[in-house]
Amino acid sequence: MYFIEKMYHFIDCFLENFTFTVQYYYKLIPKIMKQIVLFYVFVLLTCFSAIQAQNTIWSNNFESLSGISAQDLDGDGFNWFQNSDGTLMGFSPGRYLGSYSLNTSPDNALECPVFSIPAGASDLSFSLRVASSSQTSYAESFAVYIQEDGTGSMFDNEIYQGTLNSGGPGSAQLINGSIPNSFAGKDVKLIVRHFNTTNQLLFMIDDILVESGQALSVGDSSFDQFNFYPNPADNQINFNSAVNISKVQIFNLLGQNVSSFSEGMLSNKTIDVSALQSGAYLLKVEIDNNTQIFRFIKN
Ligand SMILES: [Ca+2]
Ligand SMILES: [Ca+2]
Repeated sequence: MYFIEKMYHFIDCFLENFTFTVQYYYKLIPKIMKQIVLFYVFVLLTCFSAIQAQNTIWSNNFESLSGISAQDLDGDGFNWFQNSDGTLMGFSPGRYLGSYSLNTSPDNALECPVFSIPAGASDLSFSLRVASSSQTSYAESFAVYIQEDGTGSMFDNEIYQGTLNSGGPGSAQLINGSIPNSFAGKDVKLIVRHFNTTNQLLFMIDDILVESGQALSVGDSSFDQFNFYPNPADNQINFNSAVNISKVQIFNLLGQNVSSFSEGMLSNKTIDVSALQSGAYLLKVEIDNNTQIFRFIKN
C-alpha cells in the first residue's frame, strides 16, 4: 500500500509539475513571439540601413551650367539647352537640360564637370532622370559614358545605353547603371550623348548622381535594365545590360543545352545564333549570380 501511495504521490507531483511546466511555457509564448518580432524588426532595420549605406560622391541638378560643356557633334546647330520647370514631365522642380530630335538626327554630347572618385570606393553606380516630352514620338536613344579626365576619348567607356519607351507628362524615369571600380581614385567626368534618334521631339535629362556603396535593394534587380533584340532573331541576338552578363545558355524546348556563352564571349553583348534550327528556344541569362529565362524564336 505504501508503495502505491508513493506512486500516486509521484504521478500527482509529476502531473502538477507537468501542468506547471506547460503553463509556464504557454505564458512564455507571447514573450517569445514578441522577441521573435523584435528580432525580425532588428534584422529588417539592419538590412534597411545596409541598403541605405550609399554615399553620394557627386551630383548635379543642372540648375547651374558651371563646368558643363555641350558638344554639337553633328554640327547641325541644335545642341543641349537649359530650360525651366520640367515638373510636368515628372522631374524635380527647377531646371533641366534638353536636346531636340524634331526633324533632325541629333548627335549631341553633354560633358559634365570633372569630379573625383575616392580611392578604394566600391559598388560605384550612377543614376539620371530621363524623359521625352512627347506621348507619341518618344523613341529617344541615348548613352552615358565615363571618362578619366585627360585620358582617352569621351566614348571609350559606355556605362549605359537605352531608348525611351514612353513619353509625355509624368513619364520621367530614373535610370541607373554601374561604374567600374577601376575608376576609384580617379578624376572623371560623365558624358550623356543623345544620338541614334531620328525625328522624334525632345529628350530631357535632370538630376545626375554618382554613389558608392551597396546599391542593392529588394526591387533593384540586375535585370532592371536588361533586354535583348531582335526577337524573332535571324543570325544574332544583341543584349542591353548595364552590367556585365556572366553567362548565356540556349536550350531547346526539350531542355537540351544547344549553346553556351561565357562572360569573355559576351563582351560585345552579341551572340551568334545562325547555326540554330528554326523554332522556339529558351535563353538562360546570368547576371551578378541572378538568373532569368527568356523565350525567343529563331527564324
Ligand atoms: Ca546637333
Ligand atoms: Ca534640375
